[in-house]
Amino acid sequence: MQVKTFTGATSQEVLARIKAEMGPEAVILGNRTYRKNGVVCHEITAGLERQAPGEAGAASGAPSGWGEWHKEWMQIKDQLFALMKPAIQLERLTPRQRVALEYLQREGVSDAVAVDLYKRLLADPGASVLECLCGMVPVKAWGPAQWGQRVHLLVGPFGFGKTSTGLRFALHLRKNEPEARIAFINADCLRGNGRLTLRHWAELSNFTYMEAPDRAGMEQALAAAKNARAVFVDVPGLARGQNLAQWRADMGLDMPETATHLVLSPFCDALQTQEFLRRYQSDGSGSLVWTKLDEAVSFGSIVNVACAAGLPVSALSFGAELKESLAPATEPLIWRLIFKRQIPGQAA
Ligand SMILES: Nc1nc2c(ncn2[C@@H]2O[C@H](COP(=O)(O)OP(=O)(O)OP(=O)(O)O)[C@@H](O)[C@H]2O)c(=O)[nH]1
Ligand SMILES: [Mg+2]
Repeated sequence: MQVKTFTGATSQEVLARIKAEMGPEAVILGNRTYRKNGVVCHEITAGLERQAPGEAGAASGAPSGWGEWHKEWMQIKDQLFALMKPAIQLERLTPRQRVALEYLQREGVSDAVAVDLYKRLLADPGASVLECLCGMVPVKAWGPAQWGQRVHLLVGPFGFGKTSTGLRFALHLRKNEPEARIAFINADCLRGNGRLTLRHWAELSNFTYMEAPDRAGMEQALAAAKNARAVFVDVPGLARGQNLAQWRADMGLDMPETATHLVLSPFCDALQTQEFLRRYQSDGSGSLVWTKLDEAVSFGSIVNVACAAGLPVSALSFGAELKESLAPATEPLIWRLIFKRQIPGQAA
C-alpha cells in the first residue's frame, strides 16, 4: 500500500489534493488537527492499494476501464457542481442563512447538498436554516418506540463499531424492557477478536449468544431465537466486489421485516463513503449509526450521507467503552454536533 500524509489549512483542501494526487481509490487512514505557530493545520494520511499487474478491475468485479471512466465521471461531476455553485447567490439569503451555509461548506457539506439547501431556503423564505436542514436529515431515534422490528442487522465496514453498536443497542433495549429476551447471532464468527468480545459481553449481559457462519447455521440460530423479543445479527464487513443484498440472500436473511443499521464514521472522504453506501445498500427499514464521533473533527458528511442514502440517523456513538457512549439520535444532538462540534453528553 502506498501511504502519504498531506497537510493544509482546511480538510476540504487536503482532501482535494489527495484526490488529485492519489486518485479516487485513495482511502483515508487517519486524520488530526493541530496548531502550528497559532495556525490550525489539518493533517490527513491517505493510502492507496497497489494492484498487481493484470488485477485491475477483476478484484472488484468491475469491467476493465471502469476505474478510468469513474475517475473521469467524478471530474465531470465536480465541474458540473462548480458551474452550479455560482447559482448560489448569497446576497439572496439573509446574513444568518449565509453564515450557516458557508459554515456547512467549510465543515465538508458537499456542493450538491449546499445547492439543495439554498433552493429550499429560497422556496420557503419564512423557514429557518435548521427547519430546512431537518427536512434533509431525517432522525429516528433508537429505542423500542420507533424500532418495533424483531431482527436487527448491524452492517458496515470493518472496524467501524458494528459489534459495539449491536451491544449498545441491546443494552439500551434491556434498560427500557428489563424482561426482554435478547439474542445475538454472530455471523462474523470466522475472525478472532470481535468474536470473543461479543461472546464475552453477551454472556455477561445474559443475552443468548449463537454463531452462524453460513446459511444453515443462520437458519438454525433464527429458529432457536424465535421467542426472543429482539435478535441482533453481527454482520461481517464486506470486501470490494461483495454487497449486502447478495450476502443477505446467501444467508437467507432477506426477509422484509428486518431492520438494517449501517454503522459509519464521519472521517471517510466522499468517494469512499459513496462506495460504502452502494455496498451496504439495503431494502426495507434501516438507519445510519454514526460512530467514533469523539475522534472526528468535522461532521458535514453526516448531512451528505443522509441526503444520499435517504436513511434516518438512529444513534450517535462517541467513545470506545460500551456503556455511556451511545445516544439515540435527536435533532438537537445532531445539529449541536454539526454546528458546534459538540459531542453528545458534553456540556456546551
Ligand atoms: N473512540 C471510539 N471508539 C469506538 C467507538 N465505537 C467503537 N469503538 C472502538 O472501535 C473498535 C472497533 O469496534 P467494533 O465494535 O469491534 O467494530 P466492528 O465494526 O465490529 O469491527 P470488526 O468486527 O473488526 O469489523 C473497538 O476498539 C471499539 O471499542 C466510538 O464511538 N468511539
Ligand atoms: Mg465486529
